[in-house]
Amino acid sequence: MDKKVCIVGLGYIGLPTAAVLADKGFSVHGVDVNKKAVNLINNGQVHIYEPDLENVVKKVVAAGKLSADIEPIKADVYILAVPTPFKENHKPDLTYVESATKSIIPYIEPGNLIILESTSPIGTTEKIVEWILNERTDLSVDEKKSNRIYVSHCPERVLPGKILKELIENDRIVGGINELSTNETAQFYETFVEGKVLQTNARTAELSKLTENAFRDVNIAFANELSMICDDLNIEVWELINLANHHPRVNILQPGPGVGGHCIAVDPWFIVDAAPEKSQLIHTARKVNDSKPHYIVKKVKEVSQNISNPTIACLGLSFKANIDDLRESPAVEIVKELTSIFNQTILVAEPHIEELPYSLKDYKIELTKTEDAINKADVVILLVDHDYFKAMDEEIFLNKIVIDTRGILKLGEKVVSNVI
Ligand code: SAJ
Repeated sequence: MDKKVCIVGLGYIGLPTAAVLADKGFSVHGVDVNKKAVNLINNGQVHIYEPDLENVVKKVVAAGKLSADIEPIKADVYILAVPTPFKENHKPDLTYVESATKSIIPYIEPGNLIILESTSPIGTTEKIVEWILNERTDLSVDEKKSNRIYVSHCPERVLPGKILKELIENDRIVGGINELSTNETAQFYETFVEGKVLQTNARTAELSKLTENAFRDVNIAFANELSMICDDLNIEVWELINLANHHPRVNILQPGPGVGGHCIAVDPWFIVDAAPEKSQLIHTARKVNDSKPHYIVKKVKEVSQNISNPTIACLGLSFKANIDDLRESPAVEIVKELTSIFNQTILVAEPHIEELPYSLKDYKIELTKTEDAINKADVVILLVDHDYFKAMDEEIFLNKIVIDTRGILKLGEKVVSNVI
């Protein structure tokens, strides 16, 4: 563990990875363009919420095993963990991967291992090699040359909310640009991963990550489509799914207000972009899941039509339960759309954040305590299945119109409910 690791990108993946590696004994240098985050980390604090993360960061920073900066340093292993969003036309945006790669180029030495962890379109790992070798003609990826470097893709696969556990326990896929790169990378991950480290090539590793998230997207789309069918047919979708799932080979996922997060709502587009003619199902699933927030807004309009100036309360803003991450959140999309339809300020309760993000500052939204929001509301829309909401006494919903998009309320007959 005497290796020095430099991790570029200290977000939801980079920071936990840095903390876990430092905890295993590696000397870790974290890099991020966000100076505020860098300062916090150097103080043993964190800028994102993930269970237990702050404790580990505090410990490894105090032990001198993790430090952060805005610039990379010389290291044995470089890990790139930066965002790979898509552009307006759903085409992958590699700007961050490119700038992260360019930031380490001056520091790379023969024998270094460069790992791309960001979920990436097919061919990105090869592009990284190109960017490096264009600027550093003194380096090579020829397995026979002594000035060789190793370059691989090892996609992150951890679930927000369980990142620290899954970083250690999940199986990993390692795909190098050649066999030596794959071997070197596998050996590195085997030092801290308890799951299997599976070896392949870079392109297969890239597509396998996209495939995992597209698989989930397609399955959630099935559940979301069912929920809209059930709404038309006046059938309770949660009961339906529960019953169908008693079949030994059926396992339907849960419908919701749409699919959010920076992964599942994004990655399938990279497959569609790479093979548009062949990815009909994957493309349709994206469209079904993207349509769900608008469907919920339509339902809110319907149930409010007889109330003059209805007060609307939305419970939850994050993209899923028990986290503070609002990226690509369908709840945010719904709240924004509601502000354009209703005159009154939309009340929002999100127990995981203390203030509204800057991007919502111009909307007529008020962040309110959950109980206050419900008490004031005529219509309550439950958007996220936070434990906090699940633990509430359901009496509070009495005489409210409730749209429960997550199916968490066991609403009795006393409550006027619209469950979709
Ligand atoms: N969702 C539903 N119904 C479900 C399950 C999820 O509506 O039955 C929604 C969630 O509410 C959320 C979205 O889907 O809005 C995504 O949530 P998620 O928990 O399915 O996944 P993520 O985005 O938090 O993490 C996924 C994981 N991928 C898979 O499960 C295949 C994780 O392992 C990946 O590491 C992560 O994407 C990533 O970074 O790519």
